[in-house]
Amino acid sequence: SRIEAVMRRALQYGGFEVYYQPVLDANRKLCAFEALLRLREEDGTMVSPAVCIPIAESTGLIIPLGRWVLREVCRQLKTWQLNGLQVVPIAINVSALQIVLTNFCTDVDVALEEFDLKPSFIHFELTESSVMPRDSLALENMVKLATNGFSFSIDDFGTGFSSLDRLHKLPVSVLKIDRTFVSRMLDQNGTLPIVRTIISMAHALHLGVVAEGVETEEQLQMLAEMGCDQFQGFLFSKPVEAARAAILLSPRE
Ligand code: G
Ligand code: G
Ligand code: MN
Ligand code: NA
Repeated sequence: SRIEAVMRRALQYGGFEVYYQPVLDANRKLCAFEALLRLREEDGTMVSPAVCIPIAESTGLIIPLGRWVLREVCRQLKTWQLNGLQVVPIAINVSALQIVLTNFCTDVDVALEEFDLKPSFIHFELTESSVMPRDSLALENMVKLATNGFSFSIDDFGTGFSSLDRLHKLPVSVLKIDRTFVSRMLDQNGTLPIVRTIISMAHALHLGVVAEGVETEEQLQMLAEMGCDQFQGFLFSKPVEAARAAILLSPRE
């Protein structure tokens, strides 16, 4: 396809960018960023990852692209550190195809070592569907990385097929409530009971909870009342380029 050709060129000559969306706590203090891929075409138009990630997955490009994102995030963290900024952890989306690679852990180690970073600065986001298959290498890789200090979130929680037994066995520390639940939370006969249930289940399992797609003060207030730990969404900021994200970081004491 045309997009595939654009992506191959972008991997070789540049064109991919990482945008950063802030994750805040109930006091609106910055806790983390989520790294979100963008593809800039030669005429300047931006291609959404909703378009390019599925193509990258079906063509195998997700493997080199995933490595590129990992390295780019590490490079950015190091640059911010060298500029005297106090960095926050960055959450990286990982495809189902990446987490089952035998050398995924090695790729991660290589990126961290190149920029001399600690594993606590990197979180990985996986969807339910990518970690639920049994006997997969996913669990093995996750356990190895978690032992080394990396942490994992389940992205879009509630939209896949969760086995609670499986969830309980995975080294996951955070559930991210899918934004479709947040957006319909305050509607008549809306998704409020679902959101409330996810938050209380997460806490019962000693997991943190992040609400995605928070767009209004009313949603924020209700989520905070229900005990949701962290928040992400257009109410605070859309995903922004690195230079704008840096403005949100404090100088290191
Ligand atoms: O930023 P946007 O809403 O367009 O992102 C759409 C989806 O693409 C996100 O939900 C996210 O899961 C996925 N995505 C964004 N960046 C990456 C990435 O670097 N790797 C993978 N595998 N998926 C990503
Ligand atoms: O799949 P994942 O949840 O990782 O993707 C996050 C995507 O959701 C990003 O592409 C981002 O642009 C989008 N997004 C982030 N915050 C909001 C929001 O408050 N409202 C809506 N509609 N989309 C959002
Ligand atoms: Mn995500
Ligand atoms: Na999500």
